[in-house]
Amino acid sequence: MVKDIWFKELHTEDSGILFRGRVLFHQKSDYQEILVIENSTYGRILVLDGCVMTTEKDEAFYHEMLVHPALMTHEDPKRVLIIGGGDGGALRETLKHPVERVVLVELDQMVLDVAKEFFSNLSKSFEDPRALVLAQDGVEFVKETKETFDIIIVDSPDPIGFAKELFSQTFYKNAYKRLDQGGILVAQTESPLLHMNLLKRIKRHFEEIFFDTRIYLTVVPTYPGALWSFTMGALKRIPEIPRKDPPPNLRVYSIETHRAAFALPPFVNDAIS
Ligand code: SPD
Repeated sequence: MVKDIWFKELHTEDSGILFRGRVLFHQKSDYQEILVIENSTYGRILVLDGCVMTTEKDEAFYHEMLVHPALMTHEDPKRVLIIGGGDGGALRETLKHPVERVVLVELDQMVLDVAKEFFSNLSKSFEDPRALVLAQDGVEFVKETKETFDIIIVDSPDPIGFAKELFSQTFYKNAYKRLDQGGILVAQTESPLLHMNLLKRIKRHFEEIFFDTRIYLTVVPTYPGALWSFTMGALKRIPEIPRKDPPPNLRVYSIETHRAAFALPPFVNDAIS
């Protein structure tokens, strides 16, 4: 008989989140510990090195709001680079737009395999003819590639261990060099509630590189602090609201939620200005 476990992620020294569930997969890859749990409230949960990366129940809050603001802001995005995002959620959302080519660079082949086996709703776009999925180091990829992109999406884990590099000024500068005219880079930048200093540092770094920088927020119920930030840097001015229609049948993103996401609460605005 398969027994349920209690999985606990500490968000601070004395707070966190708890799920009871059946373990579907648990293995160490060359890079990290990968765990998949089945929970009756949140569905399947992907955990990397003890941190919840995504759950079937709330993944749309994160993936839609990571991807669509940038794709909607750019006038005509055709080529997109995704760094990280090995579960496939960001790729799936990107391919809802009329793009021509999306390169996804995920460090860990085992994350791609686990996504295929346990998260088919996220990874279903791996086989799309417009997608190229590579198991490679994204930090090295942006340094070495000769290819340029309209949009770069950084769908990283938390800034711990090997992923720290994906939050560095050197990485953002190298990524910036891979952007075409009018290009946009968007990165997940953790919770303003718990990681304000990180967010402030990233905003400063973006402002040193990009013509325009904006922070926007969404809610991801299973992430530390629940309130989640993204930082967008663009080679030209970022308009208040996009001038085109979003893809149909989205669960979270709309022109209204786009506008709302960029309206920052005073505690964030005060801290970052
Ligand atoms: N604390 C969790 C932060 C995870 C951000 N990236 C998630 C990747 C999902 N595609």
